[in-house]
Amino acid sequence: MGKTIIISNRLPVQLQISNGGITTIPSVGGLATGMKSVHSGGDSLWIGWSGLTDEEIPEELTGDIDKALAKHGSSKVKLTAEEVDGFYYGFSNRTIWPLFHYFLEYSEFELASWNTYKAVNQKFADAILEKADEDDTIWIHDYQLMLVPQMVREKRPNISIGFFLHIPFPSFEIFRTMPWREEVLMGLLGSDLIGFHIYDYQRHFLSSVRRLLGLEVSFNDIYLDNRIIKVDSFPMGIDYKKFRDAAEEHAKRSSDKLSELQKRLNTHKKSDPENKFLLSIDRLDYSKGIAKRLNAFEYFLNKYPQYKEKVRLIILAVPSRSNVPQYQLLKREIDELVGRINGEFSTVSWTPIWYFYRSMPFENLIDLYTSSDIAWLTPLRDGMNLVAKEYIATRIDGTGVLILSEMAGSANEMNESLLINPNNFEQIADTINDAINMPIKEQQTRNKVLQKRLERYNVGKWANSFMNSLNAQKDRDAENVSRRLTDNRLNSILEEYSKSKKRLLFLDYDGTLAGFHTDPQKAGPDEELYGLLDALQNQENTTIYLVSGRDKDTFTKWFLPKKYNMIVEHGVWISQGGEPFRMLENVKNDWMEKIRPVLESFVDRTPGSFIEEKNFSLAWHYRKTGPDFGNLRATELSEVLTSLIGTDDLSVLNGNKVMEVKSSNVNKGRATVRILGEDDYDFVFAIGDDWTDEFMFQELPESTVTVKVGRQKTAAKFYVENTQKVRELLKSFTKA
Ligand code: GDG
Repeated sequence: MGKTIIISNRLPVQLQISNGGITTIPSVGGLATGMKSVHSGGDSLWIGWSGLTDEEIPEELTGDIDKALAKHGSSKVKLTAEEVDGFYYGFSNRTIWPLFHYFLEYSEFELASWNTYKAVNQKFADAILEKADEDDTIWIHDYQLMLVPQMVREKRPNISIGFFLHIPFPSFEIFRTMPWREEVLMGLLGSDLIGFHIYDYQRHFLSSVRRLLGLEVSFNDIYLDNRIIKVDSFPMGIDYKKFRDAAEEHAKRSSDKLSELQKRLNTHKKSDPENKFLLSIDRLDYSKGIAKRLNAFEYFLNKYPQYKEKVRLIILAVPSRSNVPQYQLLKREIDELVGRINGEFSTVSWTPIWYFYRSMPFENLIDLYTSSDIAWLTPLRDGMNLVAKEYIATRIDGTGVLILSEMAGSANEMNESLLINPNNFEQIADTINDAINMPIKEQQTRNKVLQKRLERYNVGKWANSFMNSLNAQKDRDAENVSRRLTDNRLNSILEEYSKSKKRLLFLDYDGTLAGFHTDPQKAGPDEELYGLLDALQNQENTTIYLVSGRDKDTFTKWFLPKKYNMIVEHGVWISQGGEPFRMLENVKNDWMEKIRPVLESFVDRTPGSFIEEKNFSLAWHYRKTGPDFGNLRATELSEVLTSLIGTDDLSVLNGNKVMEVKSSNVNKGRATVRILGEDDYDFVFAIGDDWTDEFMFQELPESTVTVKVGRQKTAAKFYVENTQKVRELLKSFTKA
């Protein structure tokens, strides 16, 4: 087992240079604590930027800095001020951050900062490559480093790479506006596992992958060349115990040990037991909805004037990215709003808003959490929002109400809180009123459920479940590799082939011998394919069968003159040695009248789809329909058809972008087994790409050489990657 390498923009320690010496302070952030279980001992390394630019690090201290960082299992990536400017303040925080938080109007698309982003991502990748061994596991974090997975993969094709995005992944409609969208997706797809906080971000990402890159996606697997990339959601938790313990310690403190802040909070509380504190804590960021929250507070005071002089809003806004103009503007806007509202409502004994623009020590954070009756968090968009979870963790007596924006990822797991839409002031005002009046018992009931959940799925669990999933992916890869038709395996098959006296080959057509075409009628065979099939057909002691779901007229036109044996419509018709088609199975088609109108109604409602009418089956094709919409409609159609056909002898086949209704007693497995029984074959081979071919793989005898095209789940013994590889394989048969 190799080591684990963690990579994030910032390291888990902060560097300070003073009086020519270096001090390192461990970061308090959630990520650093969450990764403790992963980043421990000598078998893990954390790579990131130290927070100081090259210009800020005196040459003579570089060695000492490296040593100081090494003590924390860390190693730095060197960045110049210009690089930090283009990569961090530029592309990361002026393009990706606003875009991924749906602030399209704030997103700047600057070629120069994109180029710096690429160059700096390469620096991070190089730093990894320098330290990584083949059996290491690499975990890359967040939006600043989205190109790193592919950059590492290029040089180390077999290394295990995971990526976690801490911010939302936006809907395709937003993401598509970015000029470098394909590069960003391809960058991420260098990973083996891509993690998001919640299912919605995962869904958006998969939709962009399908629509922008046209890749095949099955459930949460993406198929790219020879690899399967897994996409999943892992909602990040907090260090529950740390917050819980801190709150318990806090409760035990004697009055002389209280912080100044706590004393002030207590004084205010004592003056009237009905006084309430509303708390909000965020980085000063437009995505957190601070300005809107202030406006909503004003709305609340006007709607419920009885709370004037009773309710106080405490806002802790932590300075963030103050080099970016949008953040400077926001700071000004908030300053003004706080000033105006306080000016308007204050009395001699009451200021409605206490506003702190700074970062506070952890102890003060706990003072605020434990003293506030209500936590009020209204992000307009937030990947997760850990503050909501921390507040609940510190409520040791179970009291306290959390009002949380439904736009925060954490809202998914915190249904017992009061969820609000941050844009709905009416709802917010009423909810604050409800929160103030919520009976203690109800508060405790709600919080108990939340606390249990937060304790169980804490940040350590989060990190471990991501790592476990990444390791499982490695195992799955190994299993897949074990089915790959390698040269060695091919050679032993060829040996068997050449020794055999009577061979039988079943070849699926679409997706196997030929690639897919948006118009199935145009996907005719090419000269190379005819040549290949002729060569097989002319080989001594060799019988080939084309086995397809297609209709007999098309195959008559394409292949009858060639006298190939053919089984079409999944086994309804057969043609041998150039004879016209005859029925292999006795099937009825009187059901078609009933099913056709259903399919027609789907065609009407699904642009780009159409019906293919065969003699004994009806197929609804949706290859030209947008992939998400097409799949949605296919699921809907499958449900409708399943309920309609009930116990009839019909079945619905879900092929590759096609859904086919046909008689149940017809399938490729049954047809091929019948053919097999007609003679004494000592080498049997079957190849196909979709699940209609699985009938052959399952029903033909164990000794059959079965090959799947593509890496999807299969009953076949081997797989090859694509139609090109199929042709190479068949060519090698002709030479055996
Ligand atoms: C990003 C995503 C996602 C805040 N003020 C002080 C302080 N904090 C601590 C809190 C909390 C953390 O900072 C803030 O975390 P959030 O999750 O709320 O927000 P972001 O910083 O925007 O984080 C977010 C997160 O990544 C994790 O994936 O949840 O959606 O935007 O832990 O306690 N800590 C101290 N003093 C402060 O003044 N000591």
